[in-house]
Amino acid sequence: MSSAKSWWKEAIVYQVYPRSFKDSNADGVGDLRGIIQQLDYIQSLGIDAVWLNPIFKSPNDDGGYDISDYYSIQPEFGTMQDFDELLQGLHQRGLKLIMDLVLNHSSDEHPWFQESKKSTTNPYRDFYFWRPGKGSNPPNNWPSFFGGSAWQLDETTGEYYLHLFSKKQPDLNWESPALRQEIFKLMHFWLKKGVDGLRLDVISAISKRTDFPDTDTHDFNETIRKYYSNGPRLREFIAETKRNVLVHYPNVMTVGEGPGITPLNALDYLDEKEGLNMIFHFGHMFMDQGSGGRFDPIPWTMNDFKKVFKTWDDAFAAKGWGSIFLGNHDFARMVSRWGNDREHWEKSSKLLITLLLSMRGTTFIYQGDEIGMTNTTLRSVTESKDIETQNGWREANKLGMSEAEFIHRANYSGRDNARTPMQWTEEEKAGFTVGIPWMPINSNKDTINVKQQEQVSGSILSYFKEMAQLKKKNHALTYGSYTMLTDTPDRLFAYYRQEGKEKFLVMLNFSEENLNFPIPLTGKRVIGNYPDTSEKLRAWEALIYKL
Ligand code: ISL
Ligand code: CA
Repeated sequence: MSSAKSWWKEAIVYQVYPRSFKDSNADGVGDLRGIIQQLDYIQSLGIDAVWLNPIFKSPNDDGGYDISDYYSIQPEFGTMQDFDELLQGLHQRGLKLIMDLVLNHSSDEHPWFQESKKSTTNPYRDFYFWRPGKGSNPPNNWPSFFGGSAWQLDETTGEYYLHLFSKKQPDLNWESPALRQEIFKLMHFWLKKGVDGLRLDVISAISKRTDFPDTDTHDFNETIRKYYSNGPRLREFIAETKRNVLVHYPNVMTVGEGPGITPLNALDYLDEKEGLNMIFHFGHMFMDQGSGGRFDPIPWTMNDFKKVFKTWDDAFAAKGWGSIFLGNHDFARMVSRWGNDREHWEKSSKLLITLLLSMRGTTFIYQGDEIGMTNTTLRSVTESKDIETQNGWREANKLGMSEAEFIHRANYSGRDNARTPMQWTEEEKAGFTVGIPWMPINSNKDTINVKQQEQVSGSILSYFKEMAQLKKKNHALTYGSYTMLTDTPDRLFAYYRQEGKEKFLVMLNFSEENLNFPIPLTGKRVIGNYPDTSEKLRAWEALIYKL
């Protein structure tokens, strides 16, 4: 990876899902003033930047990823004044703010779309993709991310519009120069306020194949790769965004979200002059999805998991920079998914934190993972707050699946898992709100909460802080080379990080077994999730040695 130093390469980014972080006014919905109240907590973690999921005005069909006004704050979350105060509060503490811009689609309630649907000759018509149907069928066979066709018929003009996500999220047409100007304008608006970074939602899909060819595969992730992502004008659109907007803010960091990006085309997005700084790839996140996508789980293997990190590190060996994450608002909780959230909850949470902060690439940690928050349990589909799960059930039901089976799957991989309110205390509402929380609090708040972990030594929270300090103090953990050890037991993930004479060995036992591994006799143990060192690596043991 390119060795030029940048703040964002060294950064530890803490992702805040505003709706579920902290409610300041008892309406059960997390808000900006709630985040302001918790700024000291955020600072105490030793992180460098906060990524906020979208906070713009939105009908909230898809957790705010359906924006109806890019220039105002979602009223439930607060006001522009609250936003300015939050930004200032972060900056005063030396922390940066990364905003989440959704530029692949808007809400159907955005004035652009309201205009666009009025007539085929409306000046905003080409801000979206409108096509006549094929007979009584949609223009092509593309499936939406959230189930059903990606096309919706609109009665007014009798044409269909494209929506890769929900029908309340029509895709924006970047082919239109006027649309692109609007996008650049709104980006300037936020960057002028002093925002330090942007996460660009599904940036991989902004350039469409405008002939809209039918997909020839039933594998959803393959459809994303072949038809939705990496379109013909993608590099051009990103380069134009860079020229028109980003070059004016050289310290601003950009991370593109990229379903469908592969190690082979990743660098298309990351050109130093014309590209973004980083992308989120989904190599490991899609590993356990079968051809049907999220609700079609298949087993993952440790071998595949290790391979993803190797392949992606190789992809950026000469150019570009990686991003490291094990969970976010779209996936199951990291400890429930990659660790063991029962008898080895504490050890495996710490092990995953060790990986997050010692792997090459910028660290992104999702709220609650610093205290080992776990998946939730839905008992029925009606308990889900997520459009993806609700629509997913409709499709599965059509295919004859039982609700019990579907719920079983949603409890494994659904997005509700990550969206339960932050567990601050053992109080009835976990210190998240004094009202009725928009989503039920996880029943394990008595044992898993910030207050408790701030009080005891050896907690997951204190381990996170220690690991964050270790990363800060040792540049090799940021800029050092990454070399995976290959001759190890399958469930052991071990790698070196080295910069000049500084060399670290990271050992992670992803199992409950004791594993044989030659723990170095020389060198110094710098961190571990057991108080001592033994001859073998014990259940879910994580250990770093400085050699
Ligand atoms: O979670 C996924 C697989 O089922 C991803 O493919 C995910 O849907 C995709 O990465 C896009 O996610 C982003 O855009 C969506 C929004 O619902 C997600 O929350 C957001 O992270 C539409 O804006
Ligand atoms: Ca509130």
